[in-house]
Amino acid sequence: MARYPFDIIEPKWQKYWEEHKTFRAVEDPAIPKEKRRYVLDMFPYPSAQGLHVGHPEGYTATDIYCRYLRMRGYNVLHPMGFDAFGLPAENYAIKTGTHPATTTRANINRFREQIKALGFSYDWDREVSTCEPEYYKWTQWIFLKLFEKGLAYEAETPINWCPSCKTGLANEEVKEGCCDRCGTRVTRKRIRQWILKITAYAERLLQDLDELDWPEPVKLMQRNWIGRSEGANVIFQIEGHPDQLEIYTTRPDTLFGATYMVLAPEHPLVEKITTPEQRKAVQAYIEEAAKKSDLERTDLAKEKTGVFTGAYAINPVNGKKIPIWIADYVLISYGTGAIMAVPAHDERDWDFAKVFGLPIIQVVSPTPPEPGEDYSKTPSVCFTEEGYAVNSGEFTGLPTAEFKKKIVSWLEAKGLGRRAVNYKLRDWIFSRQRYWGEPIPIVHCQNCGIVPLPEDQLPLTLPEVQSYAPTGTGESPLAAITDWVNTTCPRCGGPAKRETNTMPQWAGSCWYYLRYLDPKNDTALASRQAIEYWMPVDLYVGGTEHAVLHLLYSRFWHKVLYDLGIVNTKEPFQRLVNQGMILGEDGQKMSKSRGNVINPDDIIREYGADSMRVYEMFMGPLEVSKPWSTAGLVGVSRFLERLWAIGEKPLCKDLSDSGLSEEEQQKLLRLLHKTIKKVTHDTETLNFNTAISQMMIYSGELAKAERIPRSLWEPFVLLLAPYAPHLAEELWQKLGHSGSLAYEPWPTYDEELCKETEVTIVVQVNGKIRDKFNAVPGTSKEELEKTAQALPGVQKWIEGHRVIKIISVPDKLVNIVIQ
Ligand code: ANZ
Ligand code: ZN
Repeated sequence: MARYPFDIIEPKWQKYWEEHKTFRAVEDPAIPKEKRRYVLDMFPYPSAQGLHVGHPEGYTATDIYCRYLRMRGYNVLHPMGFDAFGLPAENYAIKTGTHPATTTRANINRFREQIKALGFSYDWDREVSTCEPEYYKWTQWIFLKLFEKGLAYEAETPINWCPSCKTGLANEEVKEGCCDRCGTRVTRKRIRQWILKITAYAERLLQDLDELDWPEPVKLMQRNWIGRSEGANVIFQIEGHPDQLEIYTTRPDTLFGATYMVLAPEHPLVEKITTPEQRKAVQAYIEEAAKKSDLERTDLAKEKTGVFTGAYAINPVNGKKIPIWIADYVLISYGTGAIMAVPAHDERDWDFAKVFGLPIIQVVSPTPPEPGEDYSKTPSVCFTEEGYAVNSGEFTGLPTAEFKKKIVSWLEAKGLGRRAVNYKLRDWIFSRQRYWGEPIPIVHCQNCGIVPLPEDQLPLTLPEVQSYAPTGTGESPLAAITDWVNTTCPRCGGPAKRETNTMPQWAGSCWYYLRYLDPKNDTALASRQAIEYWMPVDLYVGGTEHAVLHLLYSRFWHKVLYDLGIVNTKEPFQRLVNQGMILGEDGQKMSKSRGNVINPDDIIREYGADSMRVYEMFMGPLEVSKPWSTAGLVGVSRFLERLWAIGEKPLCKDLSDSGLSEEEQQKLLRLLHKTIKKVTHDTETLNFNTAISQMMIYSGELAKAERIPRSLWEPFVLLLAPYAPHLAEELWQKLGHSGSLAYEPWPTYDEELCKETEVTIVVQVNGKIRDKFNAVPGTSKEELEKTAQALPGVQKWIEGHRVIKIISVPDKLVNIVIQ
């Protein structure tokens, strides 16, 4: 058997595609919108480790789909690029003094080579890299638009701060209270920040999820992250004080059960209402609380702490005097930063009341209150569900939902409250005290204050620095370059200083899918025409780790661009598919320390890119996690070798010349049509593993022929093309065709020939399988039942018994029920 020369044909076809620009996407206006598809991969961060076997999983999936679509006559946009700003390059620079741009470009070149070696059908003319000035000019431009619309603002807020890395961190960069990078405990630090008002879009980000064809778990994660909550703000008077205390509650129906109040330690009223006796204790507590992150503070399992302020509030529903405490489990950033505590029906309040011996009054009962029943005892458990009001004056007996409505109207009528909606979503802390990111295009002027750079001064490029290390003062290394920092105010011409914070690594990926549409445009981020031609992204494939970060941030930016009239769709990504994780052979996550990392370069060298592609798709359904198996890979490579061997056999014109018997010929023809049908369906629905199985079955049968009939081989080569494109191109050429098969029409099938000629009928007696037989599809129930009862394997079970009834499912099953 001739060797399957993947090492020769793979570079050959990659070169061919590149030279002929086979996969260049052109905005041909003659192609109607329904015949255009934009298929996107999550672009990689070009790490020093090079490509991981997880990358080609999603990339192969989209590539198969794109190649299939082209053969179905679609105009397909399939681009690739690099998410190139980020911490590792900067850390490396700190260690070695090598400019991050140098390392990043080297890594990009390696990634590009590795990706090209897998034969993906990207339009490389559209490649983008987020760290290039021609690209980040437009990231900065979008920032200016956000600023103009009041969606980017400067504020001093406490943020997560790593004392060791000397930088602020985003919430997502903190894991269990420690810096994700170095493991040091994160502290809180108040520093000047740039913040994006993503909260202004909370409702739309939530509502528009409904229209998206995304995995339900991702939508749910976004819904929870946005965290819409409906309830009421209620006003409490403070005893002997002119100020009022406003709280937010989702359970206004529990007002009669409020036995104390809690203010966040940072609440502005704390200072005013604390009595002289309590001042010292309160002050000490505030200082302690300031060191903790919100996550630590709201951890349910945490021991509750707090201090009494010495002041009292008056419960508006019953005039009762209740103490006002401060405690860190109440956050200043949520609702009004103050709560009424109902320990009988809220876990945290319950724990707190137990620690400090505060009263617990039941006001909700799981069942409607019975006359004569006593609800005055302190409850033994915290009941947080809805139910019926007890101990609630005139409202007693009302179901929770109805009580909520009534009490809100009652409060509104008295001017003591109103309906309120809150979101968990916080504004996005958008500045980093780091070097390797997009400079924020803002100038601080002594006269004019904050002044945005005029658009014609973009891009504002990163200057060269001596040291990449963070300063530790809360300023980025840029602050040390006085030449760059000192500038003139674009508004008044007076002396001014540049903003020295940079953007976070998520900025560039917020809009890269738009730049692919028109990557060389230097007058707009993309032309309106290109945007209208391709958007929205029809299919977006990538890992699950981006569920609430990139995928939420980019939806936010997209909506802002929509409001500005720059994009024409409300949402960027219509359909999302998450690929599963590829685990090591041992079923564990691949990691250097476990020594179970598979290197794609080795696989390509030993088995070829097509084997790698087909194997990764054959491992299992795209969405599930699955372990690597070298045996599985070898099996797939044998399959491709067998295909090569079929291609080496002599061809014949007609099926009748194949050397197969009449019966085998008929069987093979039917199998071809069934294979076309199944591969078409499975490719369309991204069920690549089952499409591959079917191709294996068919090729196994075809291999039995001495001479290969062209009409049974050519369509198969076309089916194979999206999966193993190099091999398919070569086989196509061997069949005498010139040029690429990339745009050959996809094979069609004859529905008649796909019909089964025989079906297997399972026969059960009292539900247990006892025998089976073959029948022509569509055989009548009567006929099936007659045949079934006559089978010897069935006879011995029913003999001497009375048949009570027979249940049969045409083409499938006969179940005989006996006494
Ligand atoms: C009284 C009450 C009684 C509450 C009860 C719950 C159950 P979500 O659903 O997350 O919006 N809360 C309000 N503001 C808070 C803050 N700044 N920090 C910490 N907790 C705060 O939760 C809203 C509930 O969380 C509110 O309803 C309030 O406690 C608390 F049986 O008020 B509730
Ligand atoms: Zn000025």
